[in-house]
Amino acid sequence: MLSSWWITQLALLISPTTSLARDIIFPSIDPLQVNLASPRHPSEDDLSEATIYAGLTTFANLPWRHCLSSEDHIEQYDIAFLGAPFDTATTGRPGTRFGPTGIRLGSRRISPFASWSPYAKDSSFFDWARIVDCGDAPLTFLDNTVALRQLLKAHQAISGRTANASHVASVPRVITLGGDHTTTLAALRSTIDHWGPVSVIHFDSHIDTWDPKILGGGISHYAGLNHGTFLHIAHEEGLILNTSAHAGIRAPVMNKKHDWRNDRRCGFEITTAREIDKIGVAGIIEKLKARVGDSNVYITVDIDVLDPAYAPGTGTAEVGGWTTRELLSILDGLEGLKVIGADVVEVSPAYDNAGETTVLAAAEVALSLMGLMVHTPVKPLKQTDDV
Ligand SMILES: [Mn+2]
Repeated sequence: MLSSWWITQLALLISPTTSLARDIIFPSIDPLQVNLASPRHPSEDDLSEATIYAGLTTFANLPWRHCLSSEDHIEQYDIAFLGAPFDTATTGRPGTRFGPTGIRLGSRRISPFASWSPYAKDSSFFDWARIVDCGDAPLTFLDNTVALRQLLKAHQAISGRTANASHVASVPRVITLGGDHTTTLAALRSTIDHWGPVSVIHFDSHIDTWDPKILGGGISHYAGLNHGTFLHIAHEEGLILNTSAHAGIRAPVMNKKHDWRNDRRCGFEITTAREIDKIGVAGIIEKLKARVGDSNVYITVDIDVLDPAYAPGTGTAEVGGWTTRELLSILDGLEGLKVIGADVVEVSPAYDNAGETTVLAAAEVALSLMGLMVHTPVKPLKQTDDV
């Protein structure tokens, strides 16, 4: 038998009109989002909009879209962020499956509220492009082959929708938040459908063009596809052009001659980390731009291109790298290139520090990549002007 006190308590719990209920109308279960149309701080009486620290965490407080929905019609977009929580093809410390979440956490202070950079004339958030966060691709952590196929399907689904500003560019572009570097292969397998083979600008301390026979393939064919061989495989599959470039290289290779020769064969020119001491940021920018010319470009940023002082949260850290400021200046200096896809990968929050040094850097890198895309719309190969 319940006591009358308990009956009263239960009534209070289940009754929405109880006098003890707080006078708050809760928002719908849709994620709270910063209103891009009219960014402002919510008033005391309006709890339906997020502040930059409230609501579900999307990249840079961008609106979330269920881009992977089977629905044909969802609200359209032009640039989409996609998380790739994957770390089972790494040769170093694992943990990048938490990278997408880490980068989004690092991006909390970035938002349309305050997006007028002292380095850029305009805000990338308020230009022609509608930019969204599509959440993460659902990837198995038990089978790399299947996971990469799942990621490819996610890329194809997102870029398979008609863009919002279709008169500008009919195919949406994707910025991936990784994930170990193998995830870039899935992106390149998707971009070729819309933009053909592309030049890759590869920011990394490692070359990542290792011959699968040397790195992993001696164990099994399956092991030959990993975060140190994916660029070799991208070359073999005809996904990339011979006008590709590495930037920030400093890690040693395993074979005195073969690795460097094979790297050139895969289409890459090397800019080492220490070249910045001779030619400066401007020289690096000039060299990269000259290398890729007018071709379509995919930019992939392995966060280990930064010195571990600036990015400790990664799996295969190499000392002697660039500073965050140098990297951001170089990226912003690539303005004008036809960037058809991009990613920031190898972010492993478990090795980051209390100050979130790595994820803050990765978030700014992703923002710079977004700026490059907004600045230069790129039509796909098959776009007709009457789309
Ligand atoms: Mn890499």
